Amino acid sequence: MAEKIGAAKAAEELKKWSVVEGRDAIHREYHFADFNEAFGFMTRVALRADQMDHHPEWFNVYNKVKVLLATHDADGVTTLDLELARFMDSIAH
Ligand code: H2B
Repeated sequence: MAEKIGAAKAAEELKKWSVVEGRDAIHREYHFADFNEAFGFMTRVALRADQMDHHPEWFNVYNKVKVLLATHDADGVTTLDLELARFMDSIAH
């Protein structure tokens, strides 16, 4: 099982992510030029997430993608969430 670090510590390290109220989870909203870019981002993340066997909770409307990360098996934020968040941040532009 990945190491549990908690939302507060994760959000300290990930400047653009915030702690979710009432749940040990972090969230961020990405804005893209259009749906094509947003869905391209989601596609790349989906492939990486599936390789990691670690999946985001997310919601898309046109050019916006809202992401919530938590490790369900650990009931909180772990190093897997940090890793996936860093990947998302690295490919979003
Ligand atoms: N994703 C996330 N975010 N948390 C998990 O605990 C998790 C997951 N567990 N993806 C995986 C799948 C587990 O359900 C499967 C059976 O490995």
